[in-house]
Amino acid sequence: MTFQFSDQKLIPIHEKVMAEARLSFEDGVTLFQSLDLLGIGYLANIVRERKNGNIGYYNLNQHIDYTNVCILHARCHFCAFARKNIETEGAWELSLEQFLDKAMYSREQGCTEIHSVGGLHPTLPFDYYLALLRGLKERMPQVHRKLFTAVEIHHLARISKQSIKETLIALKEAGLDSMPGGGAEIFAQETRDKICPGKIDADEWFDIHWQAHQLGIPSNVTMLYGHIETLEDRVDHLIRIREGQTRSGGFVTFIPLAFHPENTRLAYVPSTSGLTDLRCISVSRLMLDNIPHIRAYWIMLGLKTAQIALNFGADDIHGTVTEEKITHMAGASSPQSVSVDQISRLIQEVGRNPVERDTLYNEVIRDGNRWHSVAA
Ligand code: V47
Repeated sequence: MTFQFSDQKLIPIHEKVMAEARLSFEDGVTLFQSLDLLGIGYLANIVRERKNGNIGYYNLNQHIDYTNVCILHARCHFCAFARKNIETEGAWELSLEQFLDKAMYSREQGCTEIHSVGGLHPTLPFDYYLALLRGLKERMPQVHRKLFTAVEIHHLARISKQSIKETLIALKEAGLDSMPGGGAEIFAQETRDKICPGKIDADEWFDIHWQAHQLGIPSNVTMLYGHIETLEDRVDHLIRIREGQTRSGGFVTFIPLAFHPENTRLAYVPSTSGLTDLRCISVSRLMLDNIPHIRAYWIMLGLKTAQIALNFGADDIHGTVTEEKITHMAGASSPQSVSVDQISRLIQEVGRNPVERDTLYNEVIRDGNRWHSVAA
């Protein structure tokens, strides 16, 4: 039986998908405009299964945000997390010991990854960041260290008076394994200037990731959607990622981030709808033909939408997390953490095969409290 599209504009896109042909900017706009959600999901699912079969990936990870004091606190209109200085209500900066104590939870829980980001702190020295990495490497060498967005790397290069390359080399020597995909926001400059004036631009963001990839540091990439961006901005963002991947090849996962407006300067913007969230997942899967994985980040989507997203183009639902600040300070109603049982059940319920992955999508095999990774 053939699928019946209710939007006839999807038929030529279906033909391209079947021929494994690259979708154009116009195709991206057509997809974002279409109300045929089931049609878009059907197309995205074809690509998802071609790339990742029936697997639903998850990982055991811990998020630790080392500080929310940020010199850009007044600049990023979408942010509810940043604070001006340590005296401001709700501000924190973790000492090295506090950070490492938190991370010990990972070891106890069998986490395979620490994910850590923070604000651009005005006074913490470069040595602090090196010490975080060295401390993790020393105390839990098997746990993957995914720390610092491109925006933080840019800041660290500035405070340490080094080039980006020198900064990345020093961080890698101290234990950096990969970089998270934050700070991408929306690349289209006109919109970027409105939501985060003064932040590094798209070229700088891609250059930092390119340099990381050259040094063997893989990374993720994100898109913050559901604020004031246009549909064209979203397609432009996805095409820039596709081109960036052609240049450097080190992007592992794309993570669309659903904007949460509470406690931000964009509080008047309505929260994203289920339709927008699923459409973003599907269109990303269809446009990003050279990115291996699309993640349904349940913290921002909520568990229910993230589960359904596994049949709309996503092959990964993120991890157990432990504690999350950025989205919860902006009003997220998702839990702070989920258990492996819960995550596996969500994946199984939609007919997918749950596979625990490490950060680089190798399968994690467990034996009691020991684990090792094998290529999936
Ligand atoms: O860059 C900030 C976004 C990002 C809000 O690579 C917000 O594995 C929604 O990038 N509503 C940081 N989003 C988080 C991030 C991330 C998260 C999980 C996994 C990975 C990964 C990366 O969060 C920021 C910004 O785009 N953000 N404020 C908000 N109010």
